[in-house]
Amino acid sequence: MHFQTVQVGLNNIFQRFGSPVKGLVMVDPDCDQVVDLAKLTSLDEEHILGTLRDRYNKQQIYTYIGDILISINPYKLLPIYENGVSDRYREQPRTCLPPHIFAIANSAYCGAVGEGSSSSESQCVVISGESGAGKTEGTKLLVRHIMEMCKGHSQLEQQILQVHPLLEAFGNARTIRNNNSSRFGKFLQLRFLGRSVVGAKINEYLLEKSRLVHQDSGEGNFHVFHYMFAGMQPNEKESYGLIEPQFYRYLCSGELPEEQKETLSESFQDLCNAMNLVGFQKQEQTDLLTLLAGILSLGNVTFTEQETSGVAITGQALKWLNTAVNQLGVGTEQLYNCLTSSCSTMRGEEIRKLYTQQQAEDARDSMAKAIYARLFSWIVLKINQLVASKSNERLTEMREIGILDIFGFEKFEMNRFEQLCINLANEQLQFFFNKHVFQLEQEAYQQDGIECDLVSYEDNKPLLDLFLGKPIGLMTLMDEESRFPKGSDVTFVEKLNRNFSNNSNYEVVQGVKGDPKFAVKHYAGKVVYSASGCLEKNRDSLHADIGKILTGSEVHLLCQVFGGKISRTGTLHLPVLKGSESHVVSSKKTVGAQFRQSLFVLIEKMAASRPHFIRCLKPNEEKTPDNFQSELVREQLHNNGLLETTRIRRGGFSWRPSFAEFIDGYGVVLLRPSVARTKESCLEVLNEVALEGWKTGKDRLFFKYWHQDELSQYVLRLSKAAVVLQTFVRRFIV
Ligand code: AD9
Ligand code: MG
Repeated sequence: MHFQTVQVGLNNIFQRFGSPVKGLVMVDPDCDQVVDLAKLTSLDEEHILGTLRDRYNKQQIYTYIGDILISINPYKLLPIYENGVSDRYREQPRTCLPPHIFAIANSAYCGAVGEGSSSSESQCVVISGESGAGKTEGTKLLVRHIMEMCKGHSQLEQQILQVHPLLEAFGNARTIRNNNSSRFGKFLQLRFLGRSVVGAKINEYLLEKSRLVHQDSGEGNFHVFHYMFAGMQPNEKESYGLIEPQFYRYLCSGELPEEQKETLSESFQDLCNAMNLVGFQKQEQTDLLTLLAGILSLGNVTFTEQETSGVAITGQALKWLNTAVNQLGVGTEQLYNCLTSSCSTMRGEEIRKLYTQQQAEDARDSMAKAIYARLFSWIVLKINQLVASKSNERLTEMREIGILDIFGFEKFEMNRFEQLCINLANEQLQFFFNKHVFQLEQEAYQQDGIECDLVSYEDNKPLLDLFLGKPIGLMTLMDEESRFPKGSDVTFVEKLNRNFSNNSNYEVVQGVKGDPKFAVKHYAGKVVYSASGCLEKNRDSLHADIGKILTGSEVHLLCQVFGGKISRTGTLHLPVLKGSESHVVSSKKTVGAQFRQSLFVLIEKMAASRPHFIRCLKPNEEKTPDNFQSELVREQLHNNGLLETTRIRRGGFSWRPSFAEFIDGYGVVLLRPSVARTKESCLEVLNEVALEGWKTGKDRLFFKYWHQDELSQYVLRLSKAAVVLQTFVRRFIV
């Protein structure tokens, strides 16, 4: 080979890889354990289930289906996450190590920074599964490994790692299905310039704020309240005006067992550390805790019905009102008035309408929920400011890894508005998965005339149409009914029954009087929904009087988070507090409409990046280790379409770069100064690498999922050989 050609080829390789890779690839003793369901000889549900069970029993919770990772919750700490393991996944090719979530993190990171494969592109990791299946733990492991890959030891990396304890304290709670259940959805975007992380951004979705004022039996309020009581010193509690937890109506779980208190107390310290590390100021932290105490005191304000009309706040309740007044920094009279009556102006005249007991309780609860929700949004906003990328001028060069961890599919005894929204989000994610894994792939075969057995799959599009159809979809009908002055939960369900009684995914349910119900046959099973409270939650309105007094609060933080405008209708619709670049939501939009819009933006964003899928499975409902319940897992395999996924990964071509994309990534193999981005050059590269089993289409190549790994390994070997060659050239020729 001509000397100059060698030199140019080497330069190409060094440009791409920076400093030479150290050390040789070790052959891993576990190599024979690399398990991929797509390589099973027999592809029936029983076989797949049996393989997963055998692996789980040997503590092997991860298994591949091609490039998709299945993860089974072990409900115990396994010795597979230490730094040493992380290092191995960083240094060795995926095909030579047992399946692991770190391998997915590697693959997303390398794709985003353009290492070992084609040019860099934004990535997203979609983690799905039922509540308690391990999505949030998986997200944390992904982020941890990605930060390890950056290895910059920067302050930003530390801040990003602390985001989780902070968000979990305010957004997670104990539910029947999961002791640390995410009661909000999040899309965490990590931004990279070259190999370094330069910023992050979080989008949050639909915090379940109703939990603040009501928890079903066996469930808890947001963790932060329990942390406070367990972690604060007596004098601290006193300074915040807190007494024992069992005296607060919003904390029905009351006194906690001693052993739990210890862990909660540590969690409180972790939260305080996280706030410090992320960069929350001392005053902000104090304000935050004061307001949380204020919310609890407000919850203890109860009402006595008056003989004539209206309600009064008297005795002990009045004492709680005064405590709340101090903690929330508002006027006593104003708070009293806005909890017991509403005020509107008609032709310049002020009209005060006294509340019934129910109305007064609703006003109190909606005030508490509004404060908490605003504080949560502020925390996210604040984190986003503190971890934002500073180098905005190089925006176009930045690549992102988005990690989606939303609330899993939920089916409780009582399912309400929240479950409806959560399950709609899961339905959309399933659709996204189907589209990528089945639809787009099979369309590409047909367009390019590639012969491949088509795989049928459960298409959940009709379900999405039931929810999102226009003009008649479940969500639109809910909005329509929410706007009607006379609309009620009963008339809403009547409307649904009228419109969908013939829809095969909808079921009319005979509810008891005053508790209208309906059922939806989701991809993950049938769920009966209670419509009670649906319209109210969808409207999410807060009376103007309440908004006004909160805006005027003496607690700086409270005043700051309620900087909204009061509308002329007398009702304050709070504009969503989001990061500067997020969409501005019109003040008239319902919660359902906002949620739909944010899901739409999210899916668009994910569609514009390269997706990686992690499917989490729950081995049992008891949250116990070493307990694999085959029927429960079978049901999840079935609902997620994992059998069909295995079929398509085995027979299909999941990686389909255009000729140009392929040359951009792997043209370097030809060791030439320039390589034309044509089909002929592609064939030359493939000939050089001696890859087998791929196909050529009209303007793209069709590869099996493992081909990309093989190519990356070839390029890595080449880069190592290049190091040796260059040393030789320097020493003996130049
Ligand atoms: V929900 O939709 O937010 O209700 P997730 O997020 O799917 O749910 P989560 O990650 O919170 O579930 O996992 C539930 C619990 O399972 C955790 O609190 C851990 O106790 C346990 N878990 C999950 N994954 C692991 C793991 N890889 N190793 C050990 C795990 N324990
Ligand atoms: Mg979670």
